[in-house]
Amino acid sequence: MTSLRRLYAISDASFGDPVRLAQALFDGGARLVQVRNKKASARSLFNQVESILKRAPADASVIVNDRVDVARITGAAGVHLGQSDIGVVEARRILGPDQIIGFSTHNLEQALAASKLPADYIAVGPIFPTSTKLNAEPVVGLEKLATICKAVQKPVVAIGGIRLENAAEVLAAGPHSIAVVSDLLSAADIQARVREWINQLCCF
Ligand code: TZP
Ligand code: MG
Repeated sequence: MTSLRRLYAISDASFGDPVRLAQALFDGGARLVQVRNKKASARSLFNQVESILKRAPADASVIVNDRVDVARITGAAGVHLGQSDIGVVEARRILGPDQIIGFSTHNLEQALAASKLPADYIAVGPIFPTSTKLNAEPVVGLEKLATICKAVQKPVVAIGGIRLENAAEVLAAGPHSIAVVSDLLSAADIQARVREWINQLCCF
């Protein structure tokens, strides 16, 4: 896997049409974009991912949330799995060595377990309270994030309640990347907000 981008933007259907949102994220310069549509049927997610892949710049990586089958048949860059999705070992069998597998964790124990799995990166969150994820797990906080970043060898993606204004303190805890939903997608000008993020992250 080529190294992960620092900004991991998520095109979440609860904020609008994920195809239009992904386009705005790409136009602002995001090059690592996850498609997250919890309510979509497999067919409609497939169609959305196909449309997003057609619009994606050549150097962009598109990751499909939850659905290994959709990631495989669309040829997306990879899949992002949660604790109750199909297992990472099984997903690796489906995707082979080249597609990216990301895995969500919510505490040190899960992150240590994830570090032994064939996942390419480990997401840790929610770092701060978030209203984007329904029934989110307890907040991890910066201290535990730092402990996890030191304890695991794989790249860590911090997620949950991260805004441009607190990004510096999150990065200081040691994650490789930051995943963002609402701070990007609620912006009046999504492209401009992506540019602000990229400018901020390149300073670290
Ligand atoms: N997983 C943990 S927190 C979260 C997900 C998908 C939501 C992140 O959204 P936001 O708006 O950046 O807090
Ligand atoms: Mg999931």
